[in-house]
Amino acid sequence: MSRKKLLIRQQAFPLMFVCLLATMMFTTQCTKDNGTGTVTIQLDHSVAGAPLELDQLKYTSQAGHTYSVVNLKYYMSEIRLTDKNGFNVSRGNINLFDIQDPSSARIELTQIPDGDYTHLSFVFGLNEIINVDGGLPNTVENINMEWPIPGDQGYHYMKFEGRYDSLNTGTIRSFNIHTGATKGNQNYLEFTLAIPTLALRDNNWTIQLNMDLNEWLQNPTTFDFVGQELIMMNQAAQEIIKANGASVFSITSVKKT
Ligand SMILES: [Cu+2]
Repeated sequence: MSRKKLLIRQQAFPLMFVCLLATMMFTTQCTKDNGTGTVTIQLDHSVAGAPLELDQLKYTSQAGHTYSVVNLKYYMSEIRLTDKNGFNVSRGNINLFDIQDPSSARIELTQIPDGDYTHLSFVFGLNEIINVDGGLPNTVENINMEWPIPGDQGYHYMKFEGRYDSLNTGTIRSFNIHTGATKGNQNYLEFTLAIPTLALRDNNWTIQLNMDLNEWLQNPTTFDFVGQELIMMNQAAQEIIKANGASVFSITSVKKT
């Protein structure tokens, strides 16, 4: 081997080392680009735009009744984020919100890959696959949501309960808007809401999702508690509540947290 060739070989070593280092740095960079974060959905509740206060006989339904809210529980499932390329991410969360348990207002979607997310989708209630007897774990909370109608399956989607002054006559009565699948009819709702900006870059975000309870009682159909205080086997009432439900949710804020 000539002296010149040997010299080239010796010089090639540092060069290879630099290449290797560059490759390693590039790889590290790639790993960083494949980061993940948590997207938290924070549930808020209002009545006709004002923050919900329990046990206050001060709200007015479109049918003309003064009413209060004493209890609120509901399931959200099939929660999904979609990015600008149409890529879907789901973590399989089935969330039971209970107004008596503030921690149930936070839904954490963990290990969400970096991306620009444009839509939040979910099922209000439970779809026909989950909503069968024993379809959910046997916790006290789920058992308390079981749908008790003989011949029907599964769980309540929602218990929205309160009292109302029957057209201000001073007679206070109770209403129980209990929704679910009955007589073979699926009454859950599917939502897809646009997210203004959610650029996940190895960080965490919070979406505030508000439910306005008054919207269950109006738009497009005025729901009157009279004659509909209990609606579990009343499919016509279930359909009114379902149609009114299309306007109950709105995204009020999307923030890096
Ligand atoms: Cu019920």
